[in-house]
Amino acid sequence: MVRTFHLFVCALALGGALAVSVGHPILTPALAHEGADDDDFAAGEPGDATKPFRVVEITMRESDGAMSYSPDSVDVKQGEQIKFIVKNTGVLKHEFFLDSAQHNARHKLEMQKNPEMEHDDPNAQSVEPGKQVDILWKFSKAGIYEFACLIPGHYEAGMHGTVVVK
Ligand SMILES: [Cu+2]
Repeated sequence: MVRTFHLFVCALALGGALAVSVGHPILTPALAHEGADDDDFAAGEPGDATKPFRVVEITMRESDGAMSYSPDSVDVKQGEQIKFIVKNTGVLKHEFFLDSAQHNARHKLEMQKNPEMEHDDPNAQSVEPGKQVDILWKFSKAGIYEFACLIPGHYEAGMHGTVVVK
Protein backbone atom coordinates (compact mmCIF):
# COMPACT_ATOMS: atom_id res chain seq x y z
CA MET A 1 0.00 0.00 0.00
CA VAL A 2 2.74 2.40 1.01
CA ARG A 3 4.79 1.33 -1.99
CA THR A 4 1.80 2.00 -4.21
CA PHE A 5 1.64 5.52 -2.84
CA HIS A 6 5.25 6.09 -3.84
CA LEU A 7 4.61 4.85 -7.37
CA PHE A 8 1.63 7.17 -7.56
CA VAL A 9 3.72 10.17 -6.49
CA CYS A 10 6.43 9.29 -9.01
CA ALA A 11 3.81 8.87 -11.72
CA LEU A 12 2.44 12.32 -10.90
CA ALA A 13 5.92 13.78 -11.02
CA LEU A 14 6.62 12.17 -14.38
CA GLY A 15 3.25 13.34 -15.65
CA GLY A 16 4.14 16.88 -14.67
CA ALA A 17 7.51 16.62 -16.41
CA LEU A 18 5.84 15.36 -19.57
CA ALA A 19 3.20 18.07 -19.46
CA VAL A 20 5.77 20.83 -19.66
CA SER A 21 7.91 19.05 -22.28
CA VAL A 22 5.42 17.58 -24.72
CA GLY A 23 7.09 16.23 -27.82
CA HIS A 24 10.56 15.80 -26.39
CA PRO A 25 11.48 12.16 -26.92
CA ILE A 26 14.45 12.53 -24.55
CA LEU A 27 12.02 11.96 -21.65
CA THR A 28 11.12 8.46 -22.80
CA PRO A 29 13.88 6.63 -20.85
CA ALA A 30 12.64 8.14 -17.57
CA LEU A 31 9.40 6.22 -17.97
CA ALA A 32 11.35 3.01 -17.56
CA HIS A 33 11.85 3.89 -13.88
CA GLU A 34 8.71 2.08 -12.75
CA GLY A 35 8.94 -0.51 -15.49
CA ALA A 36 10.55 -3.86 -15.98
CA ASP A 37 14.04 -2.84 -14.89
CA ASP A 38 12.94 -1.70 -11.43
CA ASP A 39 13.90 -4.47 -9.03
CA ASP A 40 12.46 -2.53 -6.09
CA PHE A 41 14.48 -2.93 -2.91
CA ALA A 42 18.11 -3.67 -3.65
CA ALA A 43 19.18 -3.55 0.01
CA GLY A 44 16.93 -6.37 1.28
CA GLU A 45 13.30 -6.21 2.37
CA PRO A 46 11.01 -4.33 4.74
CA GLY A 47 11.43 -5.55 8.32
CA ASP A 48 9.02 -7.57 10.45
CA ALA A 49 8.33 -5.83 13.77
CA THR A 50 7.36 -9.14 15.41
CA LYS A 51 10.95 -10.41 14.93
CA PRO A 52 14.05 -9.23 16.82
CA PHE A 53 15.78 -6.09 15.63
CA ARG A 54 18.65 -3.82 16.62
CA VAL A 55 18.17 -0.06 16.93
CA VAL A 56 20.60 2.26 15.13
CA GLU A 57 20.14 5.99 15.61
CA ILE A 58 21.18 8.26 12.79
CA THR A 59 21.25 12.04 13.04
CA MET A 60 20.82 14.35 10.06
CA ARG A 61 22.59 17.66 10.47
CA GLU A 62 23.91 20.76 8.76
CA SER A 63 26.98 22.80 9.68
CA ASP A 64 29.07 25.37 7.80
CA GLY A 65 27.50 24.57 4.45
CA ALA A 66 28.03 20.84 4.87
CA MET A 67 25.28 18.28 5.46
CA SER A 68 25.80 14.85 6.91
CA TYR A 69 24.51 11.75 8.61
CA SER A 70 26.06 10.66 11.86
CA PRO A 71 27.16 7.93 11.90
CA ASP A 72 27.78 7.65 8.15
CA SER A 73 28.70 3.98 8.23
CA VAL A 74 26.85 1.01 9.73
CA ASP A 75 27.96 -2.62 9.83
CA VAL A 76 25.27 -5.30 9.71
CA LYS A 77 25.22 -9.08 9.70
CA GLN A 78 23.41 -10.67 6.81
CA GLY A 79 19.85 -11.52 7.87
CA GLU A 80 19.85 -8.96 10.67
CA GLN A 81 16.98 -6.53 11.16
CA ILE A 82 17.81 -2.92 11.91
CA LYS A 83 15.42 -0.28 13.13
CA PHE A 84 16.88 3.03 12.01
CA ILE A 85 15.69 5.95 14.09
CA VAL A 86 16.51 8.88 11.84
CA LYS A 87 16.48 12.29 13.53
CA ASN A 88 16.60 15.55 11.64
CA THR A 89 18.36 18.07 13.89
CA GLY A 90 18.83 20.57 11.05
CA VAL A 91 16.67 23.45 9.85
CA LEU A 92 16.00 21.97 6.39
CA LYS A 93 13.94 18.99 5.31
CA HIS A 94 16.02 15.90 4.58
CA GLU A 95 15.49 12.38 3.34
CA PHE A 96 16.70 8.92 4.15
CA PHE A 97 16.87 6.65 1.12
CA LEU A 98 18.14 3.16 1.79
CA ASP A 99 18.97 1.36 -1.43
CA SER A 100 21.79 0.43 -3.78
CA ALA A 101 24.02 3.33 -4.83
CA GLN A 102 22.79 2.70 -8.38
CA HIS A 103 19.10 3.05 -7.45
CA ASN A 104 19.83 6.16 -5.40
CA ALA A 105 21.75 7.74 -8.28
CA ARG A 106 18.81 7.11 -10.58
CA HIS A 107 16.28 8.55 -8.17
CA LYS A 108 18.56 11.53 -7.55
CA LEU A 109 18.23 12.44 -11.24
CA GLU A 110 14.45 12.29 -10.96
CA MET A 111 14.52 14.57 -7.96
CA GLN A 112 16.55 17.12 -9.87
CA LYS A 113 13.55 17.40 -12.19
CA ASN A 114 10.99 17.20 -9.39
CA PRO A 115 12.55 18.56 -6.18
CA GLU A 116 9.23 18.62 -4.30
CA MET A 117 8.74 14.84 -4.36
CA GLU A 118 7.75 13.46 -0.96
CA HIS A 119 8.68 9.95 0.12
CA ASP A 120 6.91 7.57 2.44
CA ASP A 121 8.16 4.10 1.60
CA PRO A 122 9.48 1.14 3.59
CA ASN A 123 13.01 2.13 2.50
CA ALA A 124 12.63 5.89 2.02
CA GLN A 125 11.23 8.65 4.20
CA SER A 126 11.18 12.42 4.11
CA VAL A 127 12.02 13.96 7.51
CA GLU A 128 10.94 17.47 8.43
CA PRO A 129 13.24 19.61 10.63
CA GLY A 130 13.00 18.63 14.29
CA LYS A 131 11.22 15.35 13.47
CA GLN A 132 12.29 11.74 13.40
CA VAL A 133 11.17 8.65 11.51
CA ASP A 134 11.65 4.92 11.97
CA ILE A 135 12.67 2.56 9.23
CA LEU A 136 12.68 -1.15 10.04
CA TRP A 137 14.70 -3.07 7.51
CA LYS A 138 15.85 -6.65 7.03
CA PHE A 139 19.25 -6.88 5.37
CA SER A 140 18.67 -10.22 3.72
CA LYS A 141 21.43 -9.84 1.14
CA ALA A 142 25.16 -9.33 1.64
CA GLY A 143 26.65 -6.29 -0.02
CA ILE A 144 27.38 -2.61 0.36
CA TYR A 145 24.33 -0.36 0.33
CA GLU A 146 23.81 3.35 0.63
CA PHE A 147 21.64 5.70 2.61
CA ALA A 148 21.37 9.12 1.07
CA CYS A 149 19.46 12.37 0.89
CA LEU A 150 18.42 12.95 -2.72
CA ILE A 151 17.11 16.49 -2.37
CA PRO A 152 19.05 18.51 -4.98
CA GLY A 153 22.46 19.58 -3.62
CA HIS A 154 22.29 17.58 -0.39
CA TYR A 155 24.12 14.49 -1.57
CA GLU A 156 26.93 16.69 -2.89
CA ALA A 157 27.04 18.54 0.44
CA GLY A 158 27.87 15.25 2.15
CA MET A 159 24.54 13.57 2.88
CA HIS A 160 25.30 9.95 2.19
CA GLY A 161 26.51 6.94 4.11
CA THR A 162 27.05 3.22 3.73
CA VAL A 163 25.68 0.01 5.20
CA VAL A 164 28.03 -2.94 4.91
CA VAL A 165 26.22 -6.29 5.15
CA LYS A 166 28.30 -9.42 5.61
CU1 LIG B 1 19.12 16.52 2.88
